[in-house]
Amino acid sequence: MIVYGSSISPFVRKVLAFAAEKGIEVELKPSGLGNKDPEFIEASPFGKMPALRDGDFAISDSSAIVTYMEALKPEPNLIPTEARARARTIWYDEYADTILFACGGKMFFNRLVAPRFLGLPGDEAVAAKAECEELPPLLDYLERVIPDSGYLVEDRLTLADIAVASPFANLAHINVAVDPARHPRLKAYVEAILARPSFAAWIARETAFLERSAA
Ligand SMILES: N[C@@H](CCC(=O)N[C@@H](CS)C(=O)NCC(=O)O)C(=O)O
Repeated sequence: MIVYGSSISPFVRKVLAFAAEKGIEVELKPSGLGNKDPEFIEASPFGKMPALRDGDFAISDSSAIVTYMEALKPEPNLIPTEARARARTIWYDEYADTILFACGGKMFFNRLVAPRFLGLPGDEAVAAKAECEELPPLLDYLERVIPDSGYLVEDRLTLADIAVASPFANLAHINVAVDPARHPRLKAYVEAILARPSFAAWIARETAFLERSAA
């Protein structure tokens, strides 16, 4: 299977970590912003990463891709089948992909993507407002809902944890840390999920790439 994109995108990293946890082998085909490669555009009509190709089947959107992977290879189960647990898992995936990304993306785009990769000035006022005003209540929510088990749903790893933890790697890349005084439970949770080999290998590569691009 081919995954198009860069693991620096939280959506692509989510798909890569999900595949690794499932034991599904994927090849990452770099496809950056503005990529017009017809193969990529066929898989992702609006040019967004990630996209997936599996033989003659192509699909985009991280949630669609992990749904496909889960159906192809049901074990280990990462999208629960019990009604409430499944709904909760999809809620956390949605929270990460829309609510958390809408906020984190403002920081990551304006502080890193725009100045370093697009040659554009980032809007620091937008990034600072996101960090100081929008982010804390989103993290307060996670601090309240993370169970003692350290997993959001069914006290075991699911898509919920993979989706929610992924954007925190982006925050770490721009040195936005979880405050251990205000969010101790969240800090331990994020560290544990991102330390899993399914994430750690990709994050190490991203860090090396970002260090080279800053030089
Ligand atoms: N809902 C989509 C979001 C994908 C997305 O917005 N990806 C961004 C990178 S983080 C992208 O490709 N942006 C380029 C663009 O919008 O042209 C998913 O879950 O895959």
